Amino acid sequence: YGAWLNHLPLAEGAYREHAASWTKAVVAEGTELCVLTALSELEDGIAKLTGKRPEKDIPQNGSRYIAIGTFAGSAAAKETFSREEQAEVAAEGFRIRTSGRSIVIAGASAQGVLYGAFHLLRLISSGASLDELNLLENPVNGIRMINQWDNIDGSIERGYAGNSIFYANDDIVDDLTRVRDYARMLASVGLNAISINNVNAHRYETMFITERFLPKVARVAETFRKYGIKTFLSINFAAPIEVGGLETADPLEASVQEWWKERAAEIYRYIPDFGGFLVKADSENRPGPFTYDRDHADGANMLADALRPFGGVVIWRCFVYNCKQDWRDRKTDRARAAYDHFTPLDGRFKDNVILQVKNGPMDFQVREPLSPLFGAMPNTNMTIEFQITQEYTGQQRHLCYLVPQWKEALEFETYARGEGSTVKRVADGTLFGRSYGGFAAVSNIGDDANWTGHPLAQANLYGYGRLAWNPDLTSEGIAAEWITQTFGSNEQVLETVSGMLMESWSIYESYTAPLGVGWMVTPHYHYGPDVDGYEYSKWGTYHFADLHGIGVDRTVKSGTGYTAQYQGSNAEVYESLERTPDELLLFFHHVPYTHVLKSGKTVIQHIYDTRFEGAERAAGLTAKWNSLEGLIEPSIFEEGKQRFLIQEEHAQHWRDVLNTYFFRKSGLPDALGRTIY
Ligand code: GCW
Repeated sequence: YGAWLNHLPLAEGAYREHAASWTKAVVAEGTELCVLTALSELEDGIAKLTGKRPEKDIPQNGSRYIAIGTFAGSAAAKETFSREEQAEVAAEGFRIRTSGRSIVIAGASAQGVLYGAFHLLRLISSGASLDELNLLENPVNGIRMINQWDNIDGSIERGYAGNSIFYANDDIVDDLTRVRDYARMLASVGLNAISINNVNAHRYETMFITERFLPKVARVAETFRKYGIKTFLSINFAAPIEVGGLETADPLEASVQEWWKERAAEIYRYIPDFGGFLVKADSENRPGPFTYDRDHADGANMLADALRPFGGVVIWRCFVYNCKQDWRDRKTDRARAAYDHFTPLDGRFKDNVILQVKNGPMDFQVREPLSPLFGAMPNTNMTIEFQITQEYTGQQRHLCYLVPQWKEALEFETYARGEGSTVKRVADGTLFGRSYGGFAAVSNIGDDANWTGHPLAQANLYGYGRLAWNPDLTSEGIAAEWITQTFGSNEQVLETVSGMLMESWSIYESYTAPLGVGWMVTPHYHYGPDVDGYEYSKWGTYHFADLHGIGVDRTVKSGTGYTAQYQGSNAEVYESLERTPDELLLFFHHVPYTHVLKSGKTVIQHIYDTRFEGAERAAGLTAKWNSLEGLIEPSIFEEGKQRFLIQEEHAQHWRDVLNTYFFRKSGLPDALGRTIY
């Protein structure tokens, strides 16, 4: 339950003595909310780590201590750091320095101090020497947000770890203990914003912006505020009709604009530091400006005007596409949709509107290219949206450490401003000099005792936060931090779990959809193999497998023309059958099963080989986990063991269903003569 904040007692010995000698007291100067939170986090954390609760005052006997505070509010902070050093600290950054007999944690804001406190606890957990600390940390991204897809009935859309911790019985829960503990987890990795309800805002959630729910929303916001996290709400674009009694939700109608302004004013009466709205509009049957022949800039700008007087922002999702497609129509392409809808609007969004773009053009598949929207809208604020919850990546029954996937996305070169125009620089706002930017991600937690269902899925939540703070951290480094804080400092545990995490994405990919094609899952549930499930549905996510070949032709020459949405050499690479990387081949091209990959194998043989290997490697995970029996807390070990058995079995199922399907379609046998049913 304590996840990476268990603060497991340090082993008896020199390091524990060392840590204890530096932490005899924690002295806080200032009364800002987050400084007080930082103080209590340090007191509790140190007590658990060292076995000794620190005092609150500077020790009179000359012992060493920790001093915390903002430059404005703390003499220690002001004296320890020069003016120049203070100026280098960004709004939410911090400095930590060992100075004489104290360790000083200082920030330009109380939030920075809080992040510094968690950082120091992380250092102690990992056994770092405290004698000569001297570090400066500034978050790379301004917006570091979590999206809950929780519904008021307690269910969670795409939730795989139990029910909501926010809602039950069509109401917001009164006991916010668990929400507070979640806030701690989020703040400890540097996250600073949360939207607390599903982007599909249904009947009751539409009323969150009214007096009926605002008092309770305000309590939730207060809980997050102590941890430096701003609360946002997902809204229903048709709310003026559904709860306001108006006849229209047309964004250019004066009465509609007025209505939203009144709502905003009321929300800010309850929550003075309310973050703003998250909006899913004109997508998957949700209402939006299209109903009134208006575009998305009209819709977003109207809400932005309502929030501006209070400093709020509108986060507008770009997941907009036509979900009703005819298979005979080979020109309509869901992958094109976001770009086609939004690029013509570049420059028209108000400065407090931020577009939230999913990492890939489709929908969080195991493997997708990067959305070409990154780099294509230089005059618009943008955040990147990831999915921590494992909708298409094994639903927290299978292990899939997603940090390597996100790293790959962030390092992708868009060429928008020549070499070095990586997605991470579009997201953080620096490439185009935008005022807002950052990360958003769909959460993977629920009310399961271990938060995430699969005990190792916690690493994804942890890793997401750390990456949002600094996208240059490595996947291995993040994994190691998480493992030592969660399981302690046993070498064998570290090595084994780290190895398992690092190979897990590749394992999952190798028994599910091959070569970037995606979507071979059971429709709606998105778990388990159903090769033709979406092939015979109107959602438009086809792979076009027949007896000759497979893949979606997205070239300009003969396909949907999607490749032209990329810039520089990306467009040429994806247009070319020879140059497209193997792992994305079927995303961009339709090829015969006998097509030879860069690896030298035919497509069909690749499909067979990776399915067999994937199932075997999944079984290998079980064996590795089992080798840790006795080294991991028994109940967690058992939870993991059950999950790995399921994964092993389901990987075999994937293998067999896909192999049989492709054997029957193609008639081409496995070169190694293995069993295909
Ligand atoms: O991935 C799809 C999911 C929907 C989700 C939608 C979205 C919240 O299957 O459940 O709805 O994306 O991102 O809006």
